[in-house]
Amino acid sequence: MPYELPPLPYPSNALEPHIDKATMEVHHDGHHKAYVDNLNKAVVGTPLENKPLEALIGDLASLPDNIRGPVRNNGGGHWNHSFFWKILSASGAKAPEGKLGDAIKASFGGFDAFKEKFEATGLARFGSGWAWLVSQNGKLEIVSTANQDNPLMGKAVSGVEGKPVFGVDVWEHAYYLKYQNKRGAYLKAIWNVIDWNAVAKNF
Ligand code: MN3
Repeated sequence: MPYELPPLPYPSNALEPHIDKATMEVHHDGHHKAYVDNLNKAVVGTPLENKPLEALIGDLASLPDNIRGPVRNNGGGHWNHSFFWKILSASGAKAPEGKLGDAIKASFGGFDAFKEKFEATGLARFGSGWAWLVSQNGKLEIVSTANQDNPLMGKAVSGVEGKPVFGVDVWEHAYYLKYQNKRGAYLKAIWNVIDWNAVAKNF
């Protein structure tokens, strides 16, 4: 199969108590795996099967009608989750430093103000989606997308654009087992397991 589920870069209980083992297992082994499987179903046997994922989801307009939707949802889901696992860690830097820290301060007034605005954006996403920090023309912006859309898909598809620097899954499957309907509590807890050195690599 052309696209593969990447292993979690840490044990499934590594982010306890902030993100519980059961959530990590169903999220990675269940949800993320299904995105990869369904992406493969959509493209296998077509000339698209060897296309790099970012190129595939970055040019949805060029895809045949019957493949575009499945690639948008499942290719987006595969990219988003692969990105998300890598910026989580129990032992990473707890705050942005260096150039990213400076840019966050310049754009939002400080790390606390950034976190507050990011949480509000994640809470305001009705239904399923993602909150993102994107970089564009040297400027940082907090945005959100629906479902498995992401900024790489471009403004015409996802409503947003820019280079994803940081993103948080706000689908209920990301938090419901532990936090039930309290998305705000999940968004507050997740700061404990963001690795800002990993995030800085995306900037
Ligand atoms: Mn998810």
